[in-house]
Amino acid sequence: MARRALITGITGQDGSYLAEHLLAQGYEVWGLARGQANPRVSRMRKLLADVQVVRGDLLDQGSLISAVERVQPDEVYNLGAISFVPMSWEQAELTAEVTGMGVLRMLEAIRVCSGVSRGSNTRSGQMRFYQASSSEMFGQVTETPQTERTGFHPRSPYGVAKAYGHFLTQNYRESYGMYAVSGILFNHESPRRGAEFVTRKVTLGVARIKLGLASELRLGNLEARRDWGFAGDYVRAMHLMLQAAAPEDYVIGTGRMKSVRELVEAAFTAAGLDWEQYVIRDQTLHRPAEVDLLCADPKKARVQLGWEPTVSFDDLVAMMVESDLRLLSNGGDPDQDSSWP
Ligand code: NDP
Ligand code: GDR
Repeated sequence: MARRALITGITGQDGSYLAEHLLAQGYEVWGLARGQANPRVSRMRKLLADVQVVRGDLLDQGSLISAVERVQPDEVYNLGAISFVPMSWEQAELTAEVTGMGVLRMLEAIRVCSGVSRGSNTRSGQMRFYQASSSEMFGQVTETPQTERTGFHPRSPYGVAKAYGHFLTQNYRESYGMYAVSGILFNHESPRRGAEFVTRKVTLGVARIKLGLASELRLGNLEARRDWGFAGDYVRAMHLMLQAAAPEDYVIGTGRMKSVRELVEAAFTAAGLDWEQYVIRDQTLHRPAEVDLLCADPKKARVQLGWEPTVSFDDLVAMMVESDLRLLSNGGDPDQDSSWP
């Protein structure tokens, strides 16, 4: 019998790469999708015809119980979230509900459907749960690089909601003996990254300028530093975490930091352009509270899971610039979500 996985956030960047990876491993893959006419479902289906879709919403407890009852998954990957940090100031309550309380609802759906209660305390035969935790929980960092033991000081409603989901996952593991783990993932990108995030905003901007479709690119804080990796590498880590003998949390990143300025330089250079002629600093794009730097120490994942990133920062940026040049040259429209490489 094929193992069965249920992925929330199937229409997002990570959902697509994880589904591809699990299908290649022989899994039967189900994706939870919300809304009655969600256009991102058809985009996902074009790329991943073998994924089966079950309707549900992280805001709706009953829908999650129905989805888990129907799919009877061996593994649940909770990737669904409001994931764009600036939006979490504009819609803080919604972010708390989806990104934070959504974790509680998903854990409860698994607990109820698998008959786990206080005292049952056995992991055999249980559904395994992966929570998409984030380096944003570290926020104003207390040490660099950050490990599984570094304390949290989130700087956005998003980071606070993720910290709630993280601690709750740990709590369900400790309270009910559930196989529940969190991957603390640092920024990971790809040609399928949403156009609102800085890497894709930059690579799309470069492609538009190169093709004569735009003459400038407006950006916020160029001094922020992040540990950027390739999403295809990071979904392998998610899967490996759920195959470990014991449920534990892991930090996943490259261990290398670059500034937004370096990202911009690399992307413009990849297209043979001088960034200083085109980039405009826009104060309105600065955040109410910024995370100045994030850098992973992924040693535990390397030693215990055998996980290593395979794509360098320069190769990642070049891959995204090339993909966006191809997309726009072929008349694709990233704002319409029409095409996914
Ligand atoms: P995306 O923003 O690309 O995808 C988010 C997904 O969440 C979409 O499929 C979206 O569906 C879904 N979603 C939103 N609201 C709901 C809801 N109410 N019910 C069910 N699903 C919902 O994110 P990524 O793929 O980049 O990230 C995946 C996860 O990993 C997220 O939880 C993110 O916070 C976390 N993360 C991401 C990192 C990164 O660098 N990419 C780093 C660390 C953590 P819809 O199409 O319907 O909007
Ligand atoms: P982040 O990613 O907030 O780290 O969250 P994002 O790409 O949005 O920002 C990274 C850094 O770039 C700076 N920046 C800009 N950002 C955006 N989006 N647009 C701009 O114009 C711009 N100019 C400068 C930001 O200030 C920031 O410092 C991502 C998401 O995927 C989260 O869901 C995930 O949890 C974390 O990564 C780890």
